[in-house]
Amino acid sequence: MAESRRHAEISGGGFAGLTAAAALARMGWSVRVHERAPELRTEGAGIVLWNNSLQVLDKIGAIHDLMSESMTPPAYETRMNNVIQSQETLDGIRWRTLTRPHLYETLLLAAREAGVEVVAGSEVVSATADGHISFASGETAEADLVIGADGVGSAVRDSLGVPLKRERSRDGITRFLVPRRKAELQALEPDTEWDNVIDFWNLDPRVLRVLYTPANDEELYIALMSPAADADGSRVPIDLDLWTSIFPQLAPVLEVAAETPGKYYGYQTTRLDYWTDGKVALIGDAAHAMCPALAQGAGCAMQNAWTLAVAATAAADGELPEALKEWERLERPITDRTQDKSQWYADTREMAKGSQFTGDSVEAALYNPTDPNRHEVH
Ligand code: FAD
Ligand code: 3HM
Repeated sequence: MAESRRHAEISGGGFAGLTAAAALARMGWSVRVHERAPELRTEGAGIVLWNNSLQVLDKIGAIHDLMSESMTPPAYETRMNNVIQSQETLDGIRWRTLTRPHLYETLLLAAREAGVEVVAGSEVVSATADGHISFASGETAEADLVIGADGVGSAVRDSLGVPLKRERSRDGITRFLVPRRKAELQALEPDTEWDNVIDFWNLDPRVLRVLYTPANDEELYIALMSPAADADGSRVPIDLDLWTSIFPQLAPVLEVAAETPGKYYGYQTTRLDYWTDGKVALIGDAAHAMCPALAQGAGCAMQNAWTLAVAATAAADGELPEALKEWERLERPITDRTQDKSQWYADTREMAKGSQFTGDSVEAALYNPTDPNRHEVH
């Protein structure tokens, strides 16, 4: 009997690609994910997820695994020159902190359990609007839906010639996963709640910031921010004397970070003229890479992966291109606003003032992309 299931080919096995794959497979599609890296694993540090992505994880059957090694810190604390500006308990907002390897393994498992084929060492070089995809190996394939989830340097996007604008901000960050060392931190600063996320800002006389994010009982995510123009602040491996002179209470964990090579990442934003072309849709950093201030790059990627899967599944045969356009029309505005706000925070450093998780800043954090009535006007 001929295969009647619709077929999707996905370029990129990151958070966006694996989420779209798991969602589509659960909706009845046959799905193949192509990951350029020779092995299926991620080396990243930590990540914060909010309601928008946690709702999607519920739907793809991944939330149980995710919860096993993640936490909701008691508060998001913001300090300026070590003086507490705010301790936001984020009441009514669903959020989790965790490591990137844990999120990756959770998504990979969910995708495989849904029947997705994930191929490592498979580099996509191009795609066409009529659903053809080509690989570095010289092979080609055809699909009802092609998804470019291949990150900020997307080959799918660039092969289609989608016009884009890229803006760079002046600051950037180096990220580490280190042991919690909570007892040592407590000994240095006994009055601090070391389970909180603590956003340690120093703006004057020098811009240096440490974002301290417990990821579970054992692991701590720390991100060290400085302007790209500050050679010592942005140096990797980190200048331990410099960082401990400003943040002496973090010495036990900064010492571990200093033993790791590290990679300084300059904040940047990429905006596309359009996210879809015929049977091809772009999601995640391929479509909307953003500054990390609101911790929403992966969140928006996963929310758009889910809504794309729903829209594509609902499309009648032959009407997929129109359905993808309508998906972009409905779903893109919230991502655009989140991108703009994240860039504004990165450019102005306004997060240093604290009390930021209100109003526009939590629009994506509160969003439920799985609610069928989400676009109804109330
Ligand atoms: P990627 O993670 O880049 O994955 C793309 C995948 O495609 C990779 O595996 C790559 O190897 C593969 N690939 C690339 N090219 C090809 C090809 N030609 N063929 C086949 N495969 C290919 N987001 C949050 O939600 N919360 C946070 O707390 C958060 N913190 C952040 C902190 C920092 C400092 C930064 C920089 C970002 C942060 N983000 C956060 C954003 C988040 O990391 C990204 O938005 C997210 O990882 C994007 O996922 P993706 O799958 O679209 O892209
Ligand atoms: C979670 C998180 N939040 C903010 C930033 C930032 O402003 O660089 C990075 C993060 O990982």
